[in-house]
Amino acid sequence: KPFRRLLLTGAAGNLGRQLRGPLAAWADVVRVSDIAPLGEVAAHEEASIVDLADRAAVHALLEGVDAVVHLGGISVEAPFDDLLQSNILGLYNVYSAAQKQGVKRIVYASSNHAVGFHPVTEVLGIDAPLRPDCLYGVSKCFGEALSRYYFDRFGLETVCLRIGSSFEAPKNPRMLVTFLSYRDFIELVRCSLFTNRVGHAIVYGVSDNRVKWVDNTKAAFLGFRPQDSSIEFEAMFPVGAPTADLDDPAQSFQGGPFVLAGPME
Ligand code: NAI
Ligand code: 15L
Repeated sequence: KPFRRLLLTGAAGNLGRQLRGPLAAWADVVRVSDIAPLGEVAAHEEASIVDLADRAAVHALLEGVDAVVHLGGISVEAPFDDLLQSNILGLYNVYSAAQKQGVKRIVYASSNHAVGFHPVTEVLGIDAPLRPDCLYGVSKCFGEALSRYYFDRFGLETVCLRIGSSFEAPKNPRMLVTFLSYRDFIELVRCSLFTNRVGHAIVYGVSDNRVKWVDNTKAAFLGFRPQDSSIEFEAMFPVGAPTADLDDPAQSFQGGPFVLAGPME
């Protein structure tokens, strides 16, 4: 198999649960980690319950790892102190430990909310300026900057996945645009792990939806070709969605309702 040992953080979460199966084909050993219970552990898996904010535990977690798929962290808007622990301190711990352990590459789950305050009338390239739409989005910008630094300073490669909305199906009209099917998510991670010499890369994680607010042309070297589309779900929502009322910030900015969410105490 291509990898000896892969680490998956956030393995108990929505996307982590989708990846555990496919990762089995890519590595002899998959170390799965979360702060939450990990369920049944397969023969090729090593399970480790770790709080990302615990530096010593994260350093131990990274031992003997070739590459990391880092999905762990708070995945929605939250009080700053919580984001500080899981998404900022937690991310620093992962990168400092990865560098020390000689890890070659991290696939980092960033988010569309790193750029969610761009209007829906724009199509964003991967080089669009950061415009986080909430403190959660700010924490993802921190991850993009930290990973940039670790590549420039130490050569530790990262692919930042600006994931749109990856669920079984779109949950609202906006997600017709931001939808990333689980199958396309898995393919995006595969491309991010297996493409040679990615350096520090940014790519949007969206399926081949009819309407798009993002453009991956400059990330073409990753070879990501989405197979799915939200078209099959369009009938679930009214005609004219998702941007029917451009006076409503939740419809006029790419981040949707997240733009109105924070800060929270
Ligand atoms: P999720 O919330 O279901 O999973 C995140 C996991 O991280 C959870 O199992 C949680 O227990 C774990 N976690 C949180 N704080 C932790 C800590 N301090 N220490 C250890 N583990 C901790 O989220 P989901 O949907 O699986 O997303 C995975 C990643 O992708 C997240 O980083 C999220 O921000 C990002 N993302 C997901 C999107 C989506 O549509 N599903 C969209 C954009 C980004
Ligand atoms: C995210 O970053 C969240 O993790 C996810 O729960 C979705 O809400 C998604 O963005 C979205 O924008 O729909």
